[in-house]
Amino acid sequence: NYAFWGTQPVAQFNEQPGSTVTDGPIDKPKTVADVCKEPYGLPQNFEWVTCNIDSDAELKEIYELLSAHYVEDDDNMFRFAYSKEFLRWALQPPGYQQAWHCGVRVAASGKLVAFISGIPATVRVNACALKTVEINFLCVHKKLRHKRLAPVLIKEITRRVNLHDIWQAVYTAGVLLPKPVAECQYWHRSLNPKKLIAVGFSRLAPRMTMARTLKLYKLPEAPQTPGLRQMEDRDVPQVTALLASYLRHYLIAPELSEEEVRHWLAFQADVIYSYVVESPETGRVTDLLSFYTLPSSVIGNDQYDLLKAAYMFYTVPGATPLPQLMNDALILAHSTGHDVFNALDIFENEKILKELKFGIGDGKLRYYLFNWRVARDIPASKVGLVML
Ligand code: NHW
Ligand code: EN5
Repeated sequence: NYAFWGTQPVAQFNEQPGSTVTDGPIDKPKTVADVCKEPYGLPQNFEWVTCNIDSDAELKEIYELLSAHYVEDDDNMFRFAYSKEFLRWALQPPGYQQAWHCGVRVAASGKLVAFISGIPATVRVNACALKTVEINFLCVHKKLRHKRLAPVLIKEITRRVNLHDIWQAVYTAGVLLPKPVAECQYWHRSLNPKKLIAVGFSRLAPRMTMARTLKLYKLPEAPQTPGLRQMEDRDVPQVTALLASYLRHYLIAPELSEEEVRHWLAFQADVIYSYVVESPETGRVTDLLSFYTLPSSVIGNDQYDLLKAAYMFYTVPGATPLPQLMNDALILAHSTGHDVFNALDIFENEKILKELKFGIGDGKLRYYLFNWRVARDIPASKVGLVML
């Protein structure tokens, strides 16, 4: 019973997988001339705005909306707290469109009360490279929930994207909607177990003392792979090639230009940490390791108000075995002040999470396509796309 999603060009739950289904668009083909040139109607007292991320004041408004109203876990103990620098990085990749940073203000006061964003991306799904938009940061102020504002935001961003002759979108969500192309599971590796237990993120396992727990999760101070160092601008050509050849093994994955690799993988403390392994013998880049910083507010704890989480980003094992590379990621995340390391069971992660002492989380992440049908669901281990 999805009153809105039932009307949209997305795969529906009731569809019988006919033997003739092949990958392709769901809607009949349209052109820019068919797209409405006027914004969708908003309820009285609200107005559309295009947010200017370059303005510190406007970025701060988005940051404050998301900090107070964005995604929480199922028990409302933690809320994502993307930093301003992170949002700038996430929303301004090469080719970004300001019109796709779409806000809603209260007309009288000017207060920002809702937001949705899109960024351009080429995403390959099975054999087709799609010119898409990645939708993220959909948020409605808590006091305006359940008033059917989200469908209006989604239709307006669809219109603004369609005006650029783009007809497909990719998005992820924790919630179940019609209809996931892939379903993934979050896993967590304690880096600072004492704090994680204090805030209720994890618990002392049965028959475990705090001392034994600290010992269990203890990590070396420095990474162990010879030749591992921070990624630099001069690495971009080799990293682009390394990533492209790795991502070919996945059924849903981005196609990244050198400019995009430069943007997404330039080391930026507290936003994106990226490292390469440079072979001491040949001087060639053989491996890539990266993770991003996404803190969560701790809701109603008097000892701590922020949990600093690192999330696995793009990691390519070339000469180094994946478990060793990921172990260095844990070491680096710990030494840069992160409390927990989060990963999904995408890429080849499933095989190595347990040996690295990850535990299964209570959250799922679903991947969705807008206006694109796939012949069959994609298993998590064939997902090669990370969304922030
Ligand atoms: S997922 C994170 C989404 N944000 C949050 O969870 C923040 C906290 N929650 C809120 O702000 C990452 C509100 O609860 C939101 C819903 C705004 C989520 N995706 O206004 P109503 C993303 O940003 C459907 C899509 O009354 P509300 C990805 C729901 O099923 N739909 O609800 C975003 C129902 O439809 P139905 C979602 O609670 C992708 C309708 O919204 C959803 O006040 C967007 C109810 O609306 C979600 N996460 O506001 C799609 N959550 O059919 C992009 C609920 O069941 C599509 N709903 O009646 C592509 C567009 C571009 C195409 C270009 C070609
Ligand atoms: C759009 N790009 O549920 C993304 N997080 O497991 C939006 N659980 O942190 C979609 N509930 O399991 C985001 N601790 C969807 C995710 C929303 C946030 C979310 C989950 C993911 C999470 C934690 C805390 C649970 C608190 C109570 C969790 C257990 C960890 C433990 C560590 C030690 C070893 C055993 C497991």
